[in-house]
Amino acid sequence: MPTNLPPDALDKWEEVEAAHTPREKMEKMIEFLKYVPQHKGTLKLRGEIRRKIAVIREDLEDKKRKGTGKSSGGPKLFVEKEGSAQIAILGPTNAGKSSLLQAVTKANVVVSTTNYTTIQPVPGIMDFGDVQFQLVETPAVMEGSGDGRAWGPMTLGVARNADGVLLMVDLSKNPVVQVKLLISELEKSRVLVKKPNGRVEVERRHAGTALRIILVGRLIGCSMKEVEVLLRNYKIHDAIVRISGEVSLEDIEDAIFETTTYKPAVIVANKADLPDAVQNFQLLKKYVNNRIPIVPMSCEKRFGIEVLGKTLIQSLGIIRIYTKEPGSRTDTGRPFALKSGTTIGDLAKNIHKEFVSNFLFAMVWAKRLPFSPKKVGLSFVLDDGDIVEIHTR
Ligand SMILES: Nc1nc2c(ncn2[C@@H]2O[C@H](COP(=O)(O)OP(=O)(O)OP(=O)(O)O)[C@@H](O)[C@H]2O)c(=O)[nH]1
Ligand SMILES: [Mg+2]
Repeated sequence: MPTNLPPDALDKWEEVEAAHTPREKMEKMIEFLKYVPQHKGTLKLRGEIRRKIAVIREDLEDKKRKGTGKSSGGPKLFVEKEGSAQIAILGPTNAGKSSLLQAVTKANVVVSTTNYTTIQPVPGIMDFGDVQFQLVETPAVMEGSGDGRAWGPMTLGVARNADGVLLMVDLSKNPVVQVKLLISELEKSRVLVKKPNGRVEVERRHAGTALRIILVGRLIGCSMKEVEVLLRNYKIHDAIVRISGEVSLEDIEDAIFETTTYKPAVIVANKADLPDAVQNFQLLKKYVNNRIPIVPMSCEKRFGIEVLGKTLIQSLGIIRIYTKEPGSRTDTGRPFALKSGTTIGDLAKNIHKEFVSNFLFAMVWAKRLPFSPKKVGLSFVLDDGDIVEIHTR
């Protein structure tokens, strides 16, 4: 059920919506929290607002530090992104998270039989052909991580900020118990690894125009009128709200606070070299039932790395686009690693903004086209392996 906030909390939320700077937003959120009643129905909301405050605070401190050159020394809530995609490695203690980093990156990690060795996020770059993945090991997930226990907020914060997650389990123990734990702790902090049936996007405008609700899908258990009342209760009068798929009133409220997020996931079934691994792998496969891809691996014996790279590319929907200069015979060699659905316009923006403003047309070489090269415009949708030549004024 929606959280049913009292009117003064809704008024405070209006001030959050209207804030112009991160600092002001943070201060208004702190005030807003004082007006949110402390009961079970608002637990997730309060957790999410607190997380947002922490992220803004860290960001502001980071900016200040850059000015003074001093380091805070405190634990990081998120890791700055590098490479084509950032992937959080989540797993129970001893699953082999550090071992994975040691096997595929140059990061400095401590591998140990001792429990809870890693207590801070550790990033490392995995070079996979043309794509660079930034893997981030996180402190182990345990029962209660999603309720704020131990390093839970840090680990789940990294997961929330990442482009995808690796769920790592140890095949020498019951892997189903481990996967269930990881998914349920993620769910508690509103990070979903199963694609939701619907999507809600709230695009705020401050242009003095009206509220527009675009519905391409179906509302579950509520009417359009109720959706509008809910939005207006939160003082959202000037926005475009896009609803697609199947969506409930609670999903819409989640979208206002950006609480729920979806991350593509890959399960890494590690220690496949150990005696019980084959049997346990079958158990895991049966339980997961093709909902999430599973990669059997042994970080110690270094197998499964190639499959992991390929699976990540697929799950994250990464496509490689090669570019060449007009008149040149070959492409530049290093592709752009972009999200599937990327258009020529997105690619052009990625190269330089002048490529968009001075754009004339593009030529695309691709096996899937009946004739290649094909002359296309900015809205042409690219696919993995396409070669593009952009012509500008
Ligand atoms: N047999 C086998 N042992 C492995 C494999 N990967 C890791 N290990 C062992 O598992 C133990 C734990 O490995 P770590 O990489 O430190 O595990 P972790 O998930 O980083 O653990 P924490 O950071 O302490 O939560 C070490 O003794 C590793 O040598 C594997 O593929 N096969
Ligand atoms: Mg570790």
